[in-house]
Amino acid sequence: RKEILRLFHRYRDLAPHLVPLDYTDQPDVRVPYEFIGSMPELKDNPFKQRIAEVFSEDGEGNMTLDDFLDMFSVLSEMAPRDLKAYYAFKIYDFNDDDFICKSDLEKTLNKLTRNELSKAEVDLVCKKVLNEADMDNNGRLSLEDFQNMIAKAPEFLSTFHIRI
Ligand SMILES: *[C@@H]1O[C@H](CO)[C@@H](O)[C@H](O)[C@H]1NC(C)=O
Ligand SMILES: [Ca+2]
Ligand SMILES: [Ca+2]
Repeated sequence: RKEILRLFHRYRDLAPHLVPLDYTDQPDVRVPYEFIGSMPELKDNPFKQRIAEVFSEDGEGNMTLDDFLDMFSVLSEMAPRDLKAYYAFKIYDFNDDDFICKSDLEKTLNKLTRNELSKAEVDLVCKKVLNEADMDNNGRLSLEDFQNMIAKAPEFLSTFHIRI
């Protein structure tokens, strides 16, 4: 409860002109993405926009208080690895088709490495990841394929540990 109250105040401080102190009537309030993405916990995260999109009900990163609480509970260091893996999968699935295909993987790698890999290197790593993780050989990763991959390469979750 103390934690929720603390997060509520973090949320409210992002946009005190929009967020009332009294939530008893469950006001229909959304803090725009520009405020969410500039929080210290997120501002340097290469996936910040995608993270906000995935956790926001409107899909554009504008967040209700519930969205915000969900996001921090999944990103917290205490969240179970399976839950983190589930959301990491959604975050890396840029086109929302429930698979991580080659283009999703390319985007993911470019963001994880902050564009430090050449096109050829990205291709090589994509191929390697697919070779090792695409268990049913359909050229893309299902959630199950992804979970197997995480078990071998947990660094794919590392950008989703955020201390709050
Ligand atoms: C998200 O917020 C921005 C800025 O306030 C607004 O322009 C946009 O329409 C909002 N998106 C949705 C889906 O409500
Ligand atoms: Ca996809
Ligand atoms: Ca597959």
